[in-house]
Amino acid sequence: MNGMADAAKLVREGQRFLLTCHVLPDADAVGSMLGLAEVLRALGKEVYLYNRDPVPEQLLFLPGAEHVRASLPTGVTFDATFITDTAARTLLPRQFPPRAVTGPIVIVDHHVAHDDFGDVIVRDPSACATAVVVLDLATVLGVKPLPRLAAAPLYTALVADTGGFRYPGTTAQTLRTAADLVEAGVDPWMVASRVFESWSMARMRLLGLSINAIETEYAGRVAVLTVPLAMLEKAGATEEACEGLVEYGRMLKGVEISVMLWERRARSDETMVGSLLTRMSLRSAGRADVSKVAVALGGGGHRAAAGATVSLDLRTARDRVLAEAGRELGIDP
Ligand SMILES: [Mn+2]
Repeated sequence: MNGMADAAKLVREGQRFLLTCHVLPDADAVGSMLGLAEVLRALGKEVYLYNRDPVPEQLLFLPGAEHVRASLPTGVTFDATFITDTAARTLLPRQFPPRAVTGPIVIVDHHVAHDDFGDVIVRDPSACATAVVVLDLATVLGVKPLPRLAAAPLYTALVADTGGFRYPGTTAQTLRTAADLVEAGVDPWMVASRVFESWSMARMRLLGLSINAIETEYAGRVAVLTVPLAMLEKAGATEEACEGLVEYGRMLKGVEISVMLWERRARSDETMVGSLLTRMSLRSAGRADVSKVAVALGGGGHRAAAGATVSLDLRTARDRVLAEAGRELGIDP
């Protein structure tokens, strides 16, 4: 796979590495980063884990999650920086450390690339999770058996990105890999309950409010969940509570594309212009390729799951995404 040999060379020749992933990290981003950290430690390397945003609460059970820092040590430089699960430069914070600090950038990812950032690219769009790419890298590096502490983060990444081994992309090999990780000591129910359940009351309330307001378009082929700031506030929820609720729209019989839109205020360190943004998350129930819809709006993702952030108000963003969804479904406007 493309840059695998170059990545392995950087590992062998270097000593101190920075590991990071996209902002608002999800289970695959964090799990892959933590798993890779253990693989590098097993080779006697020094690793530093960094993300602007905190590890989501439901992932704090992962060994090593407590070592992820929101800032870098001053005066320390790295032999290379590994960025997991990140397909575009815009998914990193604006104040990302300069090249003199990071050293060569290695992308370890399974998305289709959106720009050409990274000096070494280890990318496998056929992998169901970045965790699979990390496991491949561990194999190339000769790290066997897998370090005990790497098993739970990598298994969690696999479970999360396959929706609990349900999504297309789940293969016999996915299940074999998962079985290996369970044999290494992972407790599947513990992981599933943390990743998919253990909801806060705020998230449960937000689900209720957003489901209550669900709409369909194009004769039931597209479901739309819209979350204005006022709805978030009423639920007592923060933006993280929106994550994944788009999947409820896909559960409606006949829906081919589910869209969730939520309003948010821009953070001062974001590359977007405008103070009110709309974030959107898309899921496909079948043949539709929602990454095309997301890319048309400046975002990205996979065939079955994608997203974008636009500097548009909720209403305009809704019109735009519906037009693109209609186009993807081959419906004449
Ligand atoms: Mn992923």
